[in-house]
Amino acid sequence: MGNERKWTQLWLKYDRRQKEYDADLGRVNVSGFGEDTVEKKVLESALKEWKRGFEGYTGKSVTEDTAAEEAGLRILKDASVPAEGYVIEVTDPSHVVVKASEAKGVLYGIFALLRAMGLEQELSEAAGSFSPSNPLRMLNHWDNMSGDIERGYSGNSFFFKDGEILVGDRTRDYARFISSVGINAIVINNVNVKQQATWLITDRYFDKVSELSRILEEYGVKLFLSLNYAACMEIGGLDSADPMDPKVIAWWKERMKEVFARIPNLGGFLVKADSEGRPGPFTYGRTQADGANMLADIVKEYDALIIWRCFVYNCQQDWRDLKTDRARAGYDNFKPMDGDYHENVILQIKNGPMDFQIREPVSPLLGGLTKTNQMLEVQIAQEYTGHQIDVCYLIPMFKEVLDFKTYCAPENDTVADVVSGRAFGNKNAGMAAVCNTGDDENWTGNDLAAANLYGFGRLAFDMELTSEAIAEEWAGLTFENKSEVKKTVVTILLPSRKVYEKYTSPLGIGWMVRPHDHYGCSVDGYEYDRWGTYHRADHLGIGVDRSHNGTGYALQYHQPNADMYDDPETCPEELLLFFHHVSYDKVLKSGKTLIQHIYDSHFEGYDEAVALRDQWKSLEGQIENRCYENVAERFERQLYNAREWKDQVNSYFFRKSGIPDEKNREIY
Ligand code: GCV
Repeated sequence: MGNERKWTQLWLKYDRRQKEYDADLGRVNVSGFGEDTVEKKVLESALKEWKRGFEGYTGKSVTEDTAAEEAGLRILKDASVPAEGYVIEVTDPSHVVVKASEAKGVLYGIFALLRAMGLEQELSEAAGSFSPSNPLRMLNHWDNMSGDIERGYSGNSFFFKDGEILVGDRTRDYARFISSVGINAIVINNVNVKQQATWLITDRYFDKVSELSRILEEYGVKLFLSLNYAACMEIGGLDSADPMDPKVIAWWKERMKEVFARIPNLGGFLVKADSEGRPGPFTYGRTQADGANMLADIVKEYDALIIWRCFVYNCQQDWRDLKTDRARAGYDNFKPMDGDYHENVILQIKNGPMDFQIREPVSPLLGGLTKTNQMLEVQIAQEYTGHQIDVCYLIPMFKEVLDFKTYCAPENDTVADVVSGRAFGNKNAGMAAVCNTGDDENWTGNDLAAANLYGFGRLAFDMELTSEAIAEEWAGLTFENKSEVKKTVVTILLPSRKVYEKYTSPLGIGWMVRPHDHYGCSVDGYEYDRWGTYHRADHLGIGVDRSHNGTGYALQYHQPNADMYDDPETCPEELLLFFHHVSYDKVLKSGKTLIQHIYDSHFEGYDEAVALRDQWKSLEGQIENRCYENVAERFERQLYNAREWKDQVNSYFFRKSGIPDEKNREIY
């Protein structure tokens, strides 16, 4: 069954804390919740968690079914609390009330109390009314049924092995972890749906998928599956997947009838179509809306969603073609049908127009669409951001994206407004993260990468939280809340994204990674390939002209963003090379030339990575040795990587430009 290996408890270790909590809180009374089986199961999960957590943190025992007047913790149904929300009232240290309109709210309330205890706070600090910022808070696993994970850096899948589905204690623990940070939906299989995964919607796998789905349901998490758009051909034997073909529609209707009859707790499907070789409606001269709507109409009666990815671009580009621009593709392919996508379709849009680079502008589709359900896709699997070898805390990047003002409306126009549904008043909206977990003992390869999993969930639930607050919570819960340890970990996490950016590709140009595996430096690796990923460096300058003189990409934004990006003088400097081709001697706002900026930032980035490593070293003996060694070993690999980047990038530009470093440092 594959769940034999040991695994850590991440931020739910529940190990004894210094702070004392009143024993009365172990006496629990629940009232007002009905007989619905699913609700009961979720409540049971909440109570089990309270028992586990309270007993672990305090050493005091928990008894359920206490009479209301004697209970320290009272859990009450209150229909006025918003869906998935909870209210915590603390009258005195021995009396806490959790109110919710549904069991899921209770579960989140219990996790909030346990979080406060893990951080050794007064429970009154957890008091208040809370409800999620985003309707959907989703994880996308890119797990293949063979057991390997596309872009996985923490072992193999814990959902699949050798074509079979794994269900066991590890599944349950995972459901607990993600529920504890507010995740309410999960896609278990890779968006590139091939071979056995195409059969997940058939009798071959129904029993196991159902078992897995039931476990998720107990923790308030809806199951979604990635769908092969051509399943009707590959497993249905049809000769077409044309969304207008009655035979195709009939096949999907039949299939979905069976799927929803057999798989409980199924929220719908995620689809990658017409992208990187995957089939889709373009083959039949149809639009993306035609494909998405056909499936959405069929699953509507099951109250299900079709989440349709916008990662559609020409991946057969010729580097000599200066007009085609991959960055434009999402908008060009999806914007013309704005308003045509049906109510239960959500377009899932990557944060940037390219592909999860360390620095990209926000995709112009976010807020560019004004009549369509939209969801933000980010990636916590560190595909381009260090493979969970290099430390890279991504929450600051996600905050920047959420805070971006799109100008799609006179007010409520940030990406956060758009993806939460606030901007246009839609309920089908939210955030998804390509997930970074696997079957490694510590779940995320690098122990520090768990901060991104924790952080994504917390941020999706509450977009007002700061990156600092999230890092402090995670470090406090993971490292026993000792203040010096917590401080050091937070000091490492917070700048880590900027440090990574400094020693890799400069000013938003991206892509200087080794082709295929995407780790390590290869300045020209993607320059003459077919993926539409260029830096266009020559002996005079570097950057892609995406202004009105170039590919025109900058004009896809609403004003005044379009003008801001279009003009090199107003374009934010960290994105300068994404939008403009700039000569090496251009003077930047810092007063440095572009070439000097490239040299300086690479030397600094490497030095700062060394400093992060040294801070980690100061924790030796203060934290669990397994964790210390895990991260220490990865830091050594990070430094090797950072040094290679620094040397290769600096040498490359020195040799291209012939301009020496003003400080005469060693450039090879
Ligand atoms: C799942 C990038 C990755 C692919 C990934 C794709 C996507 O191209 O390198 O591995 O495929 O994005 O998001 O669909």
